[in-house]
Amino acid sequence: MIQFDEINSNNASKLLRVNTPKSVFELYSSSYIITEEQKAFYSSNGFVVLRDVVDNEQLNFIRKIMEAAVFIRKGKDERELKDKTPYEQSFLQCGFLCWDFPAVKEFVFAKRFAGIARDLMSANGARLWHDQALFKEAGGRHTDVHQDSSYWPIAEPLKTTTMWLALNDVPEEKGCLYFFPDSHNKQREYVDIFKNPHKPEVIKDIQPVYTPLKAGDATFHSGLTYHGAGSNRTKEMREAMTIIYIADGNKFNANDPRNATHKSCDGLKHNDIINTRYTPRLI
Ligand SMILES: O=C(O)CCC(=O)C(=O)O
Repeated sequence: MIQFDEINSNNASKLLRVNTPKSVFELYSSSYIITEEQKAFYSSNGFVVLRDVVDNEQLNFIRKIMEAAVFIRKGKDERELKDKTPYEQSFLQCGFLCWDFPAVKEFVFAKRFAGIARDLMSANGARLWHDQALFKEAGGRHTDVHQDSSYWPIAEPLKTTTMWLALNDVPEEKGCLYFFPDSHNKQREYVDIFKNPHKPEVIKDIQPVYTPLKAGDATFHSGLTYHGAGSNRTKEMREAMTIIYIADGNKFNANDPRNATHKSCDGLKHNDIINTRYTPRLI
């Protein structure tokens, strides 16, 4: 049974209908300027840590709407952590929230975050691939190492990036992400983190970089970067919201039978430009 301090079955839907404050809209439409150093770091390491992407004041509102959305999706699941599958013990995963909850849509469609993604991918524009909340329960298992692109039917995986925004403080012991620097340039290897996780050979000699975050900080990582997360050894939920972007112009690769049915590519044929109703251009 998941529990949040202020969210419960009586107020979750109501909270999601509260008007978004003006200051939050202003944040969504403002730019976060990344430096040349940060861009170069991302390009050579495959990830970057960005501080204060969201200020504390706005984060309080954003955190509440994400908690309410996760509560609505997962609140009825009364299983204890130990009764879940190993994959489910790694996180409460809630995808495509923006299509169910208008307040989440405002966040996911924000030009501020899409602008960072566009600049890091050195693209002309950025499209939404999908959003997902990833909340790791107290005592939650580690997240197995993988490359996100293994699960996506996208022709140019380097032109994809994930923003992982910390909604509360995420020190190492709460299950922060870690990345294998420069691993986006290594050979790809499918890791089935749902049923058969393993550590890929190609990264066995690379030291991972842990990225503890303060609430409001974010990491961005490419779809080719090998990464994982530690277990949550605290008594608090680890709360993260992610948005995954693709460079405008990226194409659908239907050849891989594992992932050719992805919802975001609904109706596309092999080699079509990805431009479905789930993947609007955000900037
Ligand atoms: O949140 C986690 O534990 C893993 C996140 C992840 O793998 C991702 O966002 O690509």
